[in-house]
Amino acid sequence: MNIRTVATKPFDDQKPGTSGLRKAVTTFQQPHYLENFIQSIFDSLDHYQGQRLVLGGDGRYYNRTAIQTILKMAAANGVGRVLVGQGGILSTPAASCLIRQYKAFGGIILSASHNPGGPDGDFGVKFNTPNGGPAPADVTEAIFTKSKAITEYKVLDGDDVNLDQQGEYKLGEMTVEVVDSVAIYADLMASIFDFDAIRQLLSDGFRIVMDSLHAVTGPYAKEILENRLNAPLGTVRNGEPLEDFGGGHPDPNLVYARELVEIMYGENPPEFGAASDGDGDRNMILGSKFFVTPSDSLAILAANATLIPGYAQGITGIARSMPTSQAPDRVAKQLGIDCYETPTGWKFFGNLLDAGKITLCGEESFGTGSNHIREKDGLWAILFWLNVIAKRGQTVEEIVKDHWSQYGRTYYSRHDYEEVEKDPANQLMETLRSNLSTLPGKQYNGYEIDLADDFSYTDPIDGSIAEKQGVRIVFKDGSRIVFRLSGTGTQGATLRVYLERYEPQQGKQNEDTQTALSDLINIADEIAQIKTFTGRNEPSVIT
Ligand code: VG1
Ligand code: CO
Repeated sequence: MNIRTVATKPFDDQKPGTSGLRKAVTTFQQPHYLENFIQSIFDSLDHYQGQRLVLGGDGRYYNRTAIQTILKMAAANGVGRVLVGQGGILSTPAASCLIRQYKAFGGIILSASHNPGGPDGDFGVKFNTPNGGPAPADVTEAIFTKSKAITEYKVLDGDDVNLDQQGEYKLGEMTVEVVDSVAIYADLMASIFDFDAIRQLLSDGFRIVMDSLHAVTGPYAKEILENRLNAPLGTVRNGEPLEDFGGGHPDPNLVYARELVEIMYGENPPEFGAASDGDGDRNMILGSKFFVTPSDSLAILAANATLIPGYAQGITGIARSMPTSQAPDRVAKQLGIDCYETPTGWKFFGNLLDAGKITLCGEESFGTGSNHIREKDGLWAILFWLNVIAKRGQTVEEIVKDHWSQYGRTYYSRHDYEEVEKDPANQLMETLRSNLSTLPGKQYNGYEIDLADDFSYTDPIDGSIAEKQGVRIVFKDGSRIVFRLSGTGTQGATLRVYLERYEPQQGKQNEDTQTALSDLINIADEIAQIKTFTGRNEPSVIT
């Protein structure tokens, strides 16, 4: 078959953000746009020829087209074998699992995660390294550098591969293997959790509902929950991955997973509700009329880890992203293990996991995971909760409240100002940064600022440094306000304001979160002049 070399010119905007290159579908549809980025990935790597690559996506619009293009480019660039999920579908955690199990040199995951899909939505490309995790900054920098100087790419003239049929195909010298990632992933879950105990819980009448939001977890959730754990058919709602996610916003939070929230806060709700995002790496956990804050979820999973067969030996350490609440730190302290604070984005957990420094990690943005793979994992977190519930014989709410009574409660909320104008958003951050040194010692409504900095992180394993990762304002009582701009949006800028306050007294742990944080919400506006800079009176999403 013929390998063509196509002349091209660089695009100047192919810099990966928090989680890969994420742009409007229409941007990716420009001639050569996808090809340039894919060729830049190959050009930045050594010794991949003849080796294995994992490829798949969350099923959003443009997934299949992009997969066919990437397969032909992989063949032209000398890749030995590509493992593709059936139908082109791979959840992010399943891709991570495949990379590890098949000792691939990497994976290309096509997803814009929780961003809406469809012809007018977003698309994205993430590159993962041999450990199964998101490429670290030096790798994404190298790809970006190549993308700015690219002059040509290679592609094989060949037929499209039948992605719907498992089996092996030839594309030139390269083999394409269409695999059943659902079975492989489900087996991994069965090796970690006590499926017998969860099956028993469900057959005893514990009712659960899972909302896959028409995104990638549908097939995985049906296989695991309905087939292997015998949950009633229909437990998994919106379980068919659709190219536009049914027009929804596949983000598992109280705002975007509204249908699930209505069930869980409605009449006679099930005991347990959960949802995941576009690419299956996020999770939201709900009890009957009860919401578990993701930061609390990480702390609770850590505190209960030894109830799970896969973690019965105990955990070596925990890591949380900087804006995640300090609830996990308190568990780590009690267990006598370290809790690392990393910048936002899963790539920063990779070295700690590889070095065995941590077993569990998580982010406030509905992401939780462990050393079983190198991505956050939505269904894993859901199964973890079900396993804990089966072992403790308590409801979600009881487990959370027990946790608060033992460790104290951390009231926590994130306020997002989405799609605000870029310039004023940058000015807000710059003004904050230039005022940092004047803040310590200042009093705001009884809260005294102890520390104000722009978070910088030195990786304890390889010494790499990540700077300007978000402005932290820490008060004398441990309360915090964090400000940062999103690195995953595709329109304008998104300002994220993270708020937390610690409440050790049991009698004061049942307030409404926004009420409990109202002083800090006002202080955040006073310090950062949010209303003035964004022109908004309130956040667009509160989680
Ligand atoms: C957001 C979250 C971050 C998460 C990232 C990718 O990034 O805040 O915690 O790791 O999305 O998640 P940002 O830069 O927009 O705040 V996903 O589910 O898109 O892979
Ligand atoms: Co995601």
